[in-house]
Amino acid sequence: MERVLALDLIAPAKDAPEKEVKVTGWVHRIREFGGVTFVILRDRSGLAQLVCAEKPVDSSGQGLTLESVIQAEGLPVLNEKAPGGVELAVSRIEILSRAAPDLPYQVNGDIAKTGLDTILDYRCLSLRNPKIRAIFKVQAVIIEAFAAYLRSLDFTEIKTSKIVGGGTEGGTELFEVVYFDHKAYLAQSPQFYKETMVASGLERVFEIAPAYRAEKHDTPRHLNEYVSLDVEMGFIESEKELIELEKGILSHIFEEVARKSRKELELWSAVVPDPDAVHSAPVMGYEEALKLANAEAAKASSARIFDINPEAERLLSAWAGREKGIELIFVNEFPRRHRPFYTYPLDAHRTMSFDALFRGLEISTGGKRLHDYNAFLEALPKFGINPEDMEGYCSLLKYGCPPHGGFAIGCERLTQKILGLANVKEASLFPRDRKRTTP
Ligand code: AMO
Repeated sequence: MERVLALDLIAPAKDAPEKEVKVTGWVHRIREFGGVTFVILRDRSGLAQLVCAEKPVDSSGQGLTLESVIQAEGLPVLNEKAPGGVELAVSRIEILSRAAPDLPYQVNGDIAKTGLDTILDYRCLSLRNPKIRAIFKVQAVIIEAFAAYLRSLDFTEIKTSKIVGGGTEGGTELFEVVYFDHKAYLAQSPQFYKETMVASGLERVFEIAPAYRAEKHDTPRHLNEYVSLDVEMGFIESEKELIELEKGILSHIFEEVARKSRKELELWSAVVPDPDAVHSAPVMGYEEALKLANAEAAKASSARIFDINPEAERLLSAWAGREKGIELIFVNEFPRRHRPFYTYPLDAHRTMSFDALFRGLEISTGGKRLHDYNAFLEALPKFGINPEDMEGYCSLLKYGCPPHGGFAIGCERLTQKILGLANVKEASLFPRDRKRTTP
């Protein structure tokens, strides 16, 4: 007998009301009423009501429990009071896997009343909650749209090693790995490899992969392992081309999420920005952005801001929302001291680099890179780096490397901000923080 998804049950109820169908899934709710058992079944599509004239039991006579996996056959019948306007009049029900009755997490409960630790500790159960699962349905659409947009522009997807000999984003945030008889590290970013692939002749590459940061702080915006959506391309003049590319990517992501994830957005009462409005997001130099953030802070009688810190990110996004109709702003021309050694200078103090701030949070960083071998050798000592420790980078630039640049978007942060999640950990299936290495 053909399996029908919960959400599709309405079709046979209308088109072939005399034909039995089969549904499978988990027991979301059980209600006994007037000798009849009403079971709400949950599958990957949604919920469906099953009406059982007899109490369902397994082969050893044990009754149905919440979260058991069942298979039921019966006639789909229209009933406007049932979810989706249809229910299944069950003729046969089988318990495929009976769940123990002592559930440590109430799947059908209100997630607002459950602590984040409980949600993360019982991930297999908490992900069964449709609202929590929706986060990862949306994330899948984000990743798909990111890749599809770049493929349409002739970017090649790459996968690079996460076990590396050293850091690229500043020395202190590396996880050490015991690697045979010497030390290795978990990659903070694919920075060196994506640049290598541009120089290798691919010219345009992207990567979707985990990145590792041994940051000790526990904040709603930091993970120790996150998914980095990385882009790198050759033959650019400045970071401005990269900002245009990122606007195109974000616009496509918003369009696809709005189109494919309507149900999921509704569960979170989330609204994605208008894809067209992305193109009017302002681009503002660091100094001007800092002044603006301070002017906004003064209006709110808040303390002076010395840097584009989380408070400035909030104020600048809110300003862009009011003035430009989208809470997205690109801040470019960051001072040299704020950027890694590989960043291309604009002048003695500023660099061709940028951050994207979306709904109060930095969601990406990027910029043009040094591609001239001699300029690179000159820059390294200013960052306290010995060129001998950067042999790979040096040889990358020594034998013909085009002007190039790129950026990386934090996948969980973008998901967090699209759905309005309080903590970035909610947007990671199995988040890693200082205390958490399981599940
Ligand atoms: P950066 O270090 O700014 O730049 O990281 C890029 C983006 O990745 C996300 N991100 C994080 N998300 C969650 N938890 C973290 N601990 C975390 N750290 C970073 C953020 C951030 O904007 N190589 C450069 C990118 C480039 O220039 O191409 C880099 O890694 O969204």
